[in-house]
Amino acid sequence: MKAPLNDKGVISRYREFLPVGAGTPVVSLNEGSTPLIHSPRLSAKAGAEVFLKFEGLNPTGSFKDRGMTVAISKAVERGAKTVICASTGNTSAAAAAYAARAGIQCVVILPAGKIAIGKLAQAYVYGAKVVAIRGNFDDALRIVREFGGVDGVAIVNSINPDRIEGQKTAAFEVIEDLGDAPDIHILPVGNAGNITAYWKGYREFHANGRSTRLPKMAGFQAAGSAPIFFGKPVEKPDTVATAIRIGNPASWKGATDAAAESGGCIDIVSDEEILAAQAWLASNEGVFVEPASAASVAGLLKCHSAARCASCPFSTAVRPGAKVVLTVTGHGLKDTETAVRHGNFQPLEADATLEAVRAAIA
Ligand code: AN7
Repeated sequence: MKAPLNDKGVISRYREFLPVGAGTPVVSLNEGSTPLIHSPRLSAKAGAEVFLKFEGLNPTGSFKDRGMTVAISKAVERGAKTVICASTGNTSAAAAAYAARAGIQCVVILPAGKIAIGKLAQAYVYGAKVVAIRGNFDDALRIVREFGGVDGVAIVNSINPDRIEGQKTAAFEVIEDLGDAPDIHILPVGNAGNITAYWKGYREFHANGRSTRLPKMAGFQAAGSAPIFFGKPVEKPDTVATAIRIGNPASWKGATDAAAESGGCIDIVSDEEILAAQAWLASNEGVFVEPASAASVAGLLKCHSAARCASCPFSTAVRPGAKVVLTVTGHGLKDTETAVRHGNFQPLEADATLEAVRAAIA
């Protein structure tokens, strides 16, 4: 039977790979099916065929929607009346939207003053209860874990395995679009759920005969919030990329396993590299992503430069014709404040005449 018109989300497309049954109510906003955009200028710079998996084109503007459709559907199936999450902004936006769709309550716990304004607006507008704590994301997640035993409340952070299951569908889509897995997959790392999810997705499709190979997985943390790279939790994480301002990631082992098993790496990029990559991508490829997402691009450029580490798995893998996929995780419109502030943008001013405008742009 043809799927109903309003049912093209990741659950209906990948049902057999997800923990859903006939009795699971599907809460969806038609997430997924995001474009894999070939990037000619980035390809020329990197000496490989580079593609952007633009996850900012999901319903709430980030990849979090893929995991949230599964997590909220399962929560409703189990009778939850409230969902709760800690967030650096995008998880809370997605949780609030899918909870609204399901008709249940959503509580989000956020680090005060460290959430991009677009994301905060989303939580409010979708109708969540917003609690801003005097602490960071790691404090917020600790509080959320303590809600684990409370009746009728479901946790929808990525410590909930349903989230990882939904997010792995992005790897399925990449394989379908390319006809096989890429040579390298690069993505930003914060709480480390997404790199864990992609690696799971790539392995499942490979085991299922839908791809002939597995990619090397490379995750990039912001230098000021890089617990995995440095091998110990960061007490006071800091970075302009607030989405990945996380000092003690929940899926730490998932990230190190993905890097080790695939022959990839976990590395860092500086805030300067992140902001430069964000601006470069927008003005050279027409793709505006949020700062955290630009860590993928900054990472690729670093791997291709002399700055790469001695054991870089890319020194052999990045070659002409190699396929490299970068997940750009969230839309640039989420955080226009950072882009405008760091770009130091000023309009050219002019009187309201043709001559004055022509003089201004000359
Ligand atoms: C745009 O919303 O953790 O390594 O609470 O929003 O799976 O955590 C967001 C993370 C990358 C990192 N890019 O992914 C949250 C949150 C963007 C993000 C990440 C996030 P993970």
